[in-house]
Order: sequence, then C-alpha cells, then structure tokens
Amino acid sequence: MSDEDRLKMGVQQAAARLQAARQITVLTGAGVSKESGIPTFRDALDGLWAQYDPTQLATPQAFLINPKLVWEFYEYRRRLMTPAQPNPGHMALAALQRRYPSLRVITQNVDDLHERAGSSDVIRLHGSIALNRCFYDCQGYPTRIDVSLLAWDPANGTPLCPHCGRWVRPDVVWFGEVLPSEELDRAVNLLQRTDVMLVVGTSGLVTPAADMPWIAGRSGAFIIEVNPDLTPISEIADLILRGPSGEVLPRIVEAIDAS
Ligand code: BV8
Repeated sequence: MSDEDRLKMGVQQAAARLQAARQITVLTGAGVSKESGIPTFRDALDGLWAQYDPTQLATPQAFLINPKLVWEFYEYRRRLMTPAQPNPGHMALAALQRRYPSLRVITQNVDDLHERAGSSDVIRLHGSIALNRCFYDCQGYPTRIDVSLLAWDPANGTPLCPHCGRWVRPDVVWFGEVLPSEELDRAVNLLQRTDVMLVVGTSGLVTPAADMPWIAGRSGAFIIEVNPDLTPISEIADLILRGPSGEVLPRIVEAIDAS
C-alpha cells in the first residue's frame, strides 16, 4: 500500500472516530504553526540565534544572567510571528470546533494563530509571547505590563516595570517554571473525559504537555497523531497520519463533510 493510500484510509478512519466522539481534545505543538512560517523548536533559527539553543534561553536563569539577550530573543520571535497568518491546519481545527462545540484545543504554542483562526476557549499551557509582565509580579500574579505605553530605550535591554522599576519579561512559561495551575487543571480534567484525542505537530519531548496523550489514553481515548515524523507519542497512537497538519487536517474535515 502506498503512503498516499495509507493516509487516505487513515483520514477516513479519523473522520469516523471524530464523528462518533463525545469529547474531542486536541493537543498542538510548534508543528501546527510551521506552515505559517514560524520555525519550530527543532528548526535551526537563523542569524545571531543560530548559535543558541532555545531551551537554554527560555529559562529564568538565562534571563537573570542576561536579561537583554533573552528579551531580544523574544523580540526576534515576536517579529517572526507578527506577519504569520493562520494556516489551513489552524482553520481546520476551528472548523472542527464549529461542528463539535465541546472540542477544545490545548496548545503548547505561544503564538495566537489558533485564536485568529477562530478556535475559542483555547487552553494555553505555556502563555502568550504577545504579553509581558513584571518579572517579580510585584502587584500579584500576573502583573501584566503593556510595554507600548512605556518610554524605554531597547538599546538598554528590557523595559522596566512601572510599579517597581525592575525587569519586564515575556508572559510565557519558561523551562523550570510551573505551568499556570488553572490551565493545567482544565487540561487534565478534559483529558480524563476525552474519547478521541488529536495530537498535532508536537515532538512530545516537553513535559507536562507531553504526558497528556498518556493521560487521555489511560482514560480510554483513541489517540490520533498528525505529524510528518514519528515521535515518542507515536508508540501509543492508535492511528498515525504521517503528513503536514496544513494538509492532513483539512482532509479530515472534508471527509467528515462528505459523509
Ligand atoms: C515544569 C514557552 C515543573 C516558552 C515552552 C530537568 C530539570 C528541570 C526541568 C526538567 C528537567 N527535565 C525535564 C524537565 C521538565 C521540563 C522539560 O520538559 N524539559 C525538556 C527540555 C526535557 N519542563 C518544564 O520545565 C516545564 N515545567 O515541568 O514544571 C518543574 C519545575 C522545576 C523543575 C522540574 C519540574 C515547563 C515547560 C514549558 C517550557 N516553555 N514554551 C517559549 O516558547 O519560549 S516549551 C516550548 O518547547 C514549546 O512551547 C513546546 O512545548 C516545546 C517544543 O515542543 P514542540 O511544540 O513539540 O515543538 P518541537 O519543535 O519540539 O517539535 C515540532 C514537531 O512538529 C516535530 O515533531 C515535527 O516533526 C513536527 N512538524 C514539523 N512540521 C510540521 C509538523 N507537524 C505538523 N505539521 C507540520 N507541517
């Protein structure tokens, strides 16, 4: 059987499972934004950033050692994300939620492409790169800061909190930091009553997000993985659709609508 025939058959199986589902939960990673032009964590970054490992910059320790470097790393990624548009994969997940309103997307991504594609009530495990907050949350967590209202010289590095005068940081979850408890609790509660889970565009290496397919699987969920490559999650996937999410997900929606 050719890869295309295998994928065609898999898309039909996925469509049938989703149509029969009571609770569909989707977990996305950087791969779902790849076709929007946003590099994944596995991709080499260009220029200055090619010499850095993102996991070594996305930590509170790195920020305390060199706030200006880490701030500029996030400004670089914000510039990459600004022109990015939702791709057909994001649009397909929003279309699925319109057909199945209880569907929820849990994302590891810090871009806003799911929301801009029309997905609602997205569970954001790792925060949002578009937002900033006081590094010390001096007014309580989260002390959000709108840096567009601050007069500051980027040459001096990060803006300073208008309340306490200390550093402003991106409102994302860094490695070594705990995830927002409300989002994590919502995700786990959902997974325990999920009967079909789509795992899209994640290498399954970062925890606790990477544990989520196992949580759903233990609760009896049928796991469908959408990824051009195999990952640790492939070992527990009941159905593997090998391909880019921007091509595979729209085909699943088409198969549902055609049936
Ligand atoms: C925590 C926000 C409790 C920031 C991110 C040792 C010491 C300390 C901690 C740890 C340790 N060992 C493990 C840990 C836990 C650690 C961890 O998992 N580390 C990893 C490096 C092993 N996790 C944490 O620290 C978490 N907190 O555990 O708190 C704690 C506290 C203290 C000490 C211990 C425990 C916090 C993790 C959150 C980090 N923040 N993002 C920012 O963005 O800058 S994580 C970030 O990386 C992303 O959000 C995402 O989660 C992850 C990257 O993974 P993916 O999204 O999967 O992307 P990736 O590039 O890896 O893969 C892309 C995939 O797409 C590939 O499979 C590819 O094949 C596929 N693809 C490509 N093209 C396409 C495609 N798929 C579909 N279509 C395509 N077209």
